Amino acid sequence: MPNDKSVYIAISSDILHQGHLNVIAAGAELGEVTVGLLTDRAIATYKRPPILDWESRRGLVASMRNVARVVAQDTLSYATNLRELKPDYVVHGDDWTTGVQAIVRAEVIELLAEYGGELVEVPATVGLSGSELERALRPLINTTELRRGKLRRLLGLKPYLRAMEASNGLSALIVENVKATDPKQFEVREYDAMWVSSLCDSTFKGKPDIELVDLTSRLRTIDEIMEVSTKPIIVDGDTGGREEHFGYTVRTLERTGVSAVIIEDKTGLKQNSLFGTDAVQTLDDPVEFANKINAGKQSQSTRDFMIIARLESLIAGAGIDDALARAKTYLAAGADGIMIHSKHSDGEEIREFMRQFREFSAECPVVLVPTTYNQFYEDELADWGANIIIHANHLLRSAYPAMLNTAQRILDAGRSKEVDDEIMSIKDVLRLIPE
Ligand code: SPV
Ligand code: MG
Repeated sequence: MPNDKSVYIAISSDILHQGHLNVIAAGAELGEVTVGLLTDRAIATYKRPPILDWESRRGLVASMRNVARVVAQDTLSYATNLRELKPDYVVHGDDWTTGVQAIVRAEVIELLAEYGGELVEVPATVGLSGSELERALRPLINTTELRRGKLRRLLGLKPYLRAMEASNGLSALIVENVKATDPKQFEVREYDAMWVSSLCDSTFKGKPDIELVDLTSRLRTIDEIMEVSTKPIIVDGDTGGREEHFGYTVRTLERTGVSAVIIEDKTGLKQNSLFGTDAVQTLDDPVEFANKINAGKQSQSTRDFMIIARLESLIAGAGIDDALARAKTYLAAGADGIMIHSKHSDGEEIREFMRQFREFSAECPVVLVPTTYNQFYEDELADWGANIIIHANHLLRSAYPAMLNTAQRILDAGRSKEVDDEIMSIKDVLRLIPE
């Protein structure tokens, strides 16, 4: 075996399979193998974070006979490690010519050309695809415990998380699977979490958003979503109900595998926040609300579950100082994060709140729901200090006009032929949900 040549192999998976073994064996034929093991953060930029953390994965890979050393690869891009190590060869399976991997591959070829290194591609293992393996392993990687803890885990791995409303199994599948790749960026964008909105859950049931849809019904929606998806779930808990009841709600949600509940500091008949002061918005007494949060935290049986305090001061017209004072009270009572809401479309009071709040706490997770101030990109909101950005109602709002239009057009025409071009074919519907 020639040992004066060096070989670099990047590994990102936490599931080592025959494909990896083949690549490592091929590498060992060429020289001494260094594995660039992608860090948890690097993996989270383009796919589900690994179950095993970097240290555990390092231990596994380092114990392999053909691996001389393991180094960290901090980004999906190989650039830093290749420029530093200048290996004679990079070895990879030949199945990385599409999607974000194609961008990585193109850059590897350029980087190797800088100093005369060579890319060797090994035929990918027949009959074993990463996604098939992923599906087969789903019961193991989607346990209640792991799912519940995913929100906290992701908060530690990504600069910010984006959540999307999911109000039933079908919308959960969309939120679970939709992805965006930018040909210039080494990342795959996806939704990190699902928001079970009280507005949308109620509206889909034809009910107003006034805490009328009870917990049993909300739990059925959550369960429907749970059953077909793997992403962490953030539940809109409205006001959280009575303090005496909230502890039970927390335990139920926790047991179900929900990652977080957000409760808002209002009292009386709850009205949707986006009515603003056009509706009667009664703020709860801050001490009473803090007690409710505390009751929730006391009844929690895991460390992972999060109770997030939603500040309605700006919605009720009580101002930034009131919101800041309440934020401090709720955090002292044990809240794991805050959500600050506003219906003003210029976003100014949110920006100012964030500036002042971040002077008080740099670390506390903050949730924003930019429904009315959606001229700002997620990156900008993250620069203000947002950790979770929720697109709270957009699937409902796109579905309803489409359904209404179809119903109206069929009625107007006296047959359904006129809408054929605007709606999904039955063939596509049948293929939508694999058996
Ligand atoms: C929801 O989605 O139900 C919310 C957010 O609570 S908002 O509608 O903006 O109040
Ligand atoms: Mg709500």
